[in-house]
Amino acid sequence: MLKWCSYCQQFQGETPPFEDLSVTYGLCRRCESEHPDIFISDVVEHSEFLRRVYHSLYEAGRRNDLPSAQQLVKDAIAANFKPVDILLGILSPLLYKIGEQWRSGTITVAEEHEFTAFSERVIELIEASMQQGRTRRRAGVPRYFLMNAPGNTHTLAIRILALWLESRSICTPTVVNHLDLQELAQHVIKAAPNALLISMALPQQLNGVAAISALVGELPAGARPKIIVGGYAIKSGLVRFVPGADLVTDINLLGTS
Ligand code: B12
Ligand SMILES: [Zn+2]
Repeated sequence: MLKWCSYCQQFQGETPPFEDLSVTYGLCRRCESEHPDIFISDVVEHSEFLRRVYHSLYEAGRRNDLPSAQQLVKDAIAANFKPVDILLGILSPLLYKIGEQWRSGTITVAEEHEFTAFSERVIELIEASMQQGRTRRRAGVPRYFLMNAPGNTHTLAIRILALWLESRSICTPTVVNHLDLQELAQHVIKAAPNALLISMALPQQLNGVAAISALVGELPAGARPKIIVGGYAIKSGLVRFVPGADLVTDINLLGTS
């Protein structure tokens, strides 16, 4: 689940069960100590605002109404939301909801595609607002390669993940896309990244990811990045083991080791 502080509008991150992307509202530790009574009117008002952003962005997406999305992003940032939190804490659960609606047949494939295209535009809006406040890249931050599992056409996740890594000053990952494994090996040897992050949406993509992990395992010791695999297949528990790789269900664990 995705936890938000409904008072200061700071996204608190994910809590188990990770495969459930619904939103839960509460107070963060700081706000809790400052506002012991969660029913006082301004606490309630803040929480309603957060819910309104969530529902309005959903409605805007269904109408493919980009100007409304633009206004919502502006209002949310003015109300103290971190731009990248809008992607993780609002857009991702909306995509999850759309996926469930598609699976249960409540919306058509065309409607799902339309919402996906709308989501791309929202990511662009957030990217632009992050660029305005961008600070210089810190020296010495770890270098990550970020790629989709072979055959994975879910591209929104790695875009959102790249922005999140950047917003946390963990690193600006290099997004790579090598269809040829030998080329990937050459690139890894040359650039010597600390970690290779792979996004896997479907369990059917496991063989491709295992092949990359095996390839990296054969590289000379000094040129062997850590392999970290995440994505829907991992988060949902459909894949629980990839030889030679660490599986990460919670992105907050990135950058802590
Ligand atoms: C949009 C979408 C699509 C779009 C993608 C467009 C695009 N440009 O990205 C399209 C239409 C192309 C698509 C296609 C398919 N999709 Co689709 N799709 C989705 C949907 C609705 C949203 C995905 C998304 O972007 N989520 C938002 C991101 C931010 O969430 P995320 O991917 O989980 O990523 C987060 C974390 O997992 C993590 N993370 C991601 N990668 C990594 C990597 C590392 C290293 C780490 C640490 C973390 C990490 O960080 C992210 C932020 O928290 C999901 C629904 C869902 N529940 O996710 C279905 C979903 C993933 N798709 C599904 C399916 C079945 C398919 C298709 C097979 C459909 C078909 N019959 O053609 C194809 C397969 C395509 C392929 N070969 O990969 C199923 C998978 C079910 C299953 N059991 O495997 C889902 C769950 C829908 C559902 N409810 O059934 N899809
Ligand atoms: Zn708070």
